[in-house]
Amino acid sequence: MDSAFFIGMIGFLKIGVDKDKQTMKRLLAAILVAVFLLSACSAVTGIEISNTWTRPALQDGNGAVYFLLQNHSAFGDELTGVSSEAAQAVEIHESRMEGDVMQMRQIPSLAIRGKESIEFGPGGYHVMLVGLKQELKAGDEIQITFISKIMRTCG
Ligand SMILES: [Cu+2]
Repeated sequence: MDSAFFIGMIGFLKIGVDKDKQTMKRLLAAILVAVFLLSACSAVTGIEISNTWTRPALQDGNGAVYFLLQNHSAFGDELTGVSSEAAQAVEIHESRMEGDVMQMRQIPSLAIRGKESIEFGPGGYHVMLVGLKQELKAGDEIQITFISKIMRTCG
């Protein structure tokens, strides 16, 4: 099964209602971090994805997925890709202010230092779902595969 080669971590995202702002619905974390290559590879990434959420979105629209990425290992790694059946394309994005305007751009990868925690959130890094194949409603779940450099090279 070569497909396992590309599976680093899988997050199952579940939409719930934000407790703080009742007006905003979010995808709440119902996270399963699965490491599939333990038997084939002694290198464990130690990377955990938690607190995942996104907003409801329409089919053919775009969605941004937010989460906390934690590297529990002392070794550096790199997030090199993301994929999902839920969208035509899935990209790693970075938002930043350009003057008064918030701009976002795709980045090819994101380096992760040992023991580093990186918050993916509004106004910062996020995973972009481009061209949703399905509507995202409260209670829906989508699956996203995160690909890391260590996972890729030890397969
Ligand atoms: Cu974006």
